Amino acid sequence: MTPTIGAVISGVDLNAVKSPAVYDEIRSALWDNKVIFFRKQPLTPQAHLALGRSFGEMERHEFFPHVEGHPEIQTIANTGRKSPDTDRWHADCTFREKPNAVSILRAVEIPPDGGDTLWACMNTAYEALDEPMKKMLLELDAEHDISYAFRRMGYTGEARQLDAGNPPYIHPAVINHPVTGKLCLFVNSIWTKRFTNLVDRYGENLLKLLNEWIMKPDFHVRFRWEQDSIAIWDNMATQHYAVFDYAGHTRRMHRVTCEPTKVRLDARPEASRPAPIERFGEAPMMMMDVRLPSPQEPMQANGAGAQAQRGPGMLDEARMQRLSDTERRAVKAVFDAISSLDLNDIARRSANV
Ligand SMILES: O=C(O)CCC(=O)C(=O)O
Ligand SMILES: [Fe+2]
Repeated sequence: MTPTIGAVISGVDLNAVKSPAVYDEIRSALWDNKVIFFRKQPLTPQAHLALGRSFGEMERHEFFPHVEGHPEIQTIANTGRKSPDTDRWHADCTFREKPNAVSILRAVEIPPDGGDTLWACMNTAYEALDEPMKKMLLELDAEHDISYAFRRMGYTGEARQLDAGNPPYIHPAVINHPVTGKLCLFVNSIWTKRFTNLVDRYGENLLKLLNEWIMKPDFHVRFRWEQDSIAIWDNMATQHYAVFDYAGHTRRMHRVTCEPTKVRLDARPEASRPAPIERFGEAPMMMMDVRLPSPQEPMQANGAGAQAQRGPGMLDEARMQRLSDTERRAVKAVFDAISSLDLNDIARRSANV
């Protein structure tokens, strides 16, 4: 669709795929084009799931409701009363240790006008930077944090409960694509909180600069949906933006997300790791028990291992319920304050005393 990104594929009925070779061809078109589109594909749930499975393991999503009887098919619906918060550039779920490699969206009900989606190529966005900038970015790690994102978006209540089960993760700021190996910029304006190895003062500005850089139309493709259009995007090589210009109309999509993938940067194989805050996620309710790691304890504890050892979280719902409102607010405030600390930095400084 542009020299950089996007292709429309025709000549296939996705409800009647007879041979795995068809899925092979679709996969290779996706790696080449970063986002691919199909028209007039009234996918059955079975066909949607089969398409997803051809990319790997299917996810279940914690925020979106699902289609009855099909826990892996998420419903993303908007009644047109307020922005769905997807009208910001982002890749999906980069706050996870293993973000999904692929998302597959089908338009079920579209507004008469508007509601387009744009995608941006993160390989092109990286390669178009100047050499010194590219070099520096290869050295940087960034923290991705659902709680940071939801706090900024003003979410409360149930949505905020997701924080407890989703500790932030540090990913390299640039990754090798898991299939093609191409370098892709891997920070975005929803989930990325900060660079962990830059001073905040200019780290914040660099993040802003990159979030603006990827808005350059040269990296983009814009898709006009029709009912039963399908988009499959490479979530490691793109960001997307769902335009909210259909106030007063309903827009309803079905989505599957597939193949949770540990991101990597070959130049620094150790780069992708849980954020230091993971340790606070493990801490028991009593603040006094929070223990600073000694310098002998490396912070790069394996995410899965840390998960398995984790006791009740600080925001454990049952225990929170036993507190008064004032106490609950206080615990949350302390938890938020602790979340903003840089444990690595504290450990480093205390080791020098
Ligand atoms: O509604 C859309 O077009 C895209 C929404 C989105 O961000 C997503 O499905 O991941
Ligand atoms: Fe998204």
